[in-house]
Amino acid sequence: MSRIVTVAAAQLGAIQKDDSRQAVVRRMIDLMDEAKRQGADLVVYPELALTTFFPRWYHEDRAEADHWFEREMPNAATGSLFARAREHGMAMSFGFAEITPEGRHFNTSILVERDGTITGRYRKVHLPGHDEHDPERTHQHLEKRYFEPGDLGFPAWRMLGGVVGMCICNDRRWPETWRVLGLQGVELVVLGFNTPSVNSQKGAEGLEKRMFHHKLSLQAGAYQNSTWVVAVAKAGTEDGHHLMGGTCIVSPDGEIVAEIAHEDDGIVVHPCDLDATIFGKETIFDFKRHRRIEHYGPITAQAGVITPK
Ligand code: CDT
Repeated sequence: MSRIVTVAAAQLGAIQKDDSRQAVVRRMIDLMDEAKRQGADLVVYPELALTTFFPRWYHEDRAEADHWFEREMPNAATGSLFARAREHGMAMSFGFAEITPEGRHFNTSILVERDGTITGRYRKVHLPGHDEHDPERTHQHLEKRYFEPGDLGFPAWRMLGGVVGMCICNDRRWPETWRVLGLQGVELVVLGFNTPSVNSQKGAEGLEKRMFHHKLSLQAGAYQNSTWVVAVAKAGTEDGHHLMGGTCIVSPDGEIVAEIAHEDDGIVVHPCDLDATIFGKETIFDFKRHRRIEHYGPITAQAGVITPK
């Protein structure tokens, strides 16, 4: 039986501070309809898909940012998105800011089955940036102020005939993310990102270098774990702040097989053959045969560097 999952990477262009969630959801539905026309089984949207990338704004009182968070999912703003996905029989994944009934704040993404059931929930583990206003930076990146680190680890789920995992944006830069997913036999990893095109602490590091690091991370993660990767940008200029694009689909060989070259709303679709992951998993990256866990202790025993005496 064929295990081809046709995936649409659905990039969103800029979302301004004043854009309503309803307006964004209408854009997401347009992309979903196009994904359906192109035969997609799964549509993947970016990190924090429903709003502008609000962690760039500092609030002395952090509760002032709570209006960017969703208290339930689906909700009044996203109900029509879930309904359209069910109508199309299409699975989907998107990111949003989550506030739990206990008042905890997470940068979250979900996996939704073709029938609208939420199968998977992931809460971003590697939060970048800082938690206080930093006047030294050209722009703020306050994820550490508004979110707590995810408490669910890096789970994977059986879905669409394969094993699917998620991570979010900065997580893609960390090999630990990929290997924990790889150790669950993941065959498809979906992730969204909002990446400013300039390093706020190093102006010389611009779009070209940022794009290089982005693709380097995805391609290494895909190859070293023999998995498909679908990475979806929120791109363009949001309230004067530029986010790079770079939406792409990477094969288990680590090759980019499809990408979007602009910074607007748009999709790119690719038939991902999950059986293409088998060769790598059974040969060079057959973890059971080749991993030497007796030497990997420091990876979980320490966070920072301990140099030799
Ligand atoms: N959203 C997100 O995680 N962005 C980061 C920016 C890093 S610079 C603080 C990223 O890894 O692209």
